[in-house]
Amino acid sequence: MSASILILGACGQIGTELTLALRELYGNEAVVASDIREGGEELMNTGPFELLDATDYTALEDVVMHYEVQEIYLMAAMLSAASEKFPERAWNLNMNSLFNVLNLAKEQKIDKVFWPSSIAVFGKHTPKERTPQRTIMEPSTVYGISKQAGERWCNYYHRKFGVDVRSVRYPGLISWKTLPGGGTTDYAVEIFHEALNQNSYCCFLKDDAKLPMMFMEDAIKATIQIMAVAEESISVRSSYNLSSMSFSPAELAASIQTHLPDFKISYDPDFRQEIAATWPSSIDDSVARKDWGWSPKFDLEQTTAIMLQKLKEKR
Ligand code: AKB
Repeated sequence: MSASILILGACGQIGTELTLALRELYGNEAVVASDIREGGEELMNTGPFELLDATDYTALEDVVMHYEVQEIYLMAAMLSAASEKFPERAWNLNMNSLFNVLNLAKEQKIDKVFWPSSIAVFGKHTPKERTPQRTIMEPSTVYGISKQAGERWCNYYHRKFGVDVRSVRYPGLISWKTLPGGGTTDYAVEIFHEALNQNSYCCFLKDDAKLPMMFMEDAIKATIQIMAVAEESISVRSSYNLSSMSFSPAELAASIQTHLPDFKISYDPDFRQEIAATWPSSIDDSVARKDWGWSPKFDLEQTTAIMLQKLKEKR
């Protein structure tokens, strides 16, 4: 059997939609999904799947050899809120999985790597509005530290060993197919489910906690696009800033109210508010736009309309 793309962490929020999009593009058999647990029906039934722990180098190498993998998308990670609860587990998962994949590329067992970074690389001393590509970072969370270290390792492996690793700093991602888990921006998905379930939502961030966000279809487009462009187009080998919209919980609630006028939001901020307070409000992604033509499609109004519509259909 031969395939060319392997997704690690394929059953998570991004992995699920990325796997389905890549299968659509390159054919079902060409895209191997893997995770430490099985995923949803569509993902499991449309192409090859392997139970695989991304921190196990030998098991990973076996899968790479078996399927003749050329490209790996490393989507397995512990997100910001969960990482604060399990710092060492988060560090081990987030860093060891990255080293495994970078080393496979260094040993020329694979050709190309996608690894996601995050707005979590920034910290409280970073300029908050239109955060530049290159700026003060100083992340304060375990997740942010792992992402910043990961960016430096990607850059190092590219410079020292010529590894073709590409990366974007995802903002909070909004999707209807799979729930996020363990993130600070998860509220922006939960709110839609609760709006339809009980017409109200209690938010764990403050009303004015404005953060950079993106509809999943745009995030998948960016991921596929950066992996498809010529190597010479990539001038940033740490990770690219990526942006589409920014909003606060109060602004998202107001957008939902244009469809569900009786929807009510209340606020009970917890430790995730402290994390959100250190992250940017908006991102300057002009370098990604210039280097590989990035341009988002979905704004808040479109995202709200699609989320409510798709989740209603799912019910
Ligand atoms: C999180 O909230 O931890 C993630 C992220 C912004 O990387 N969604």
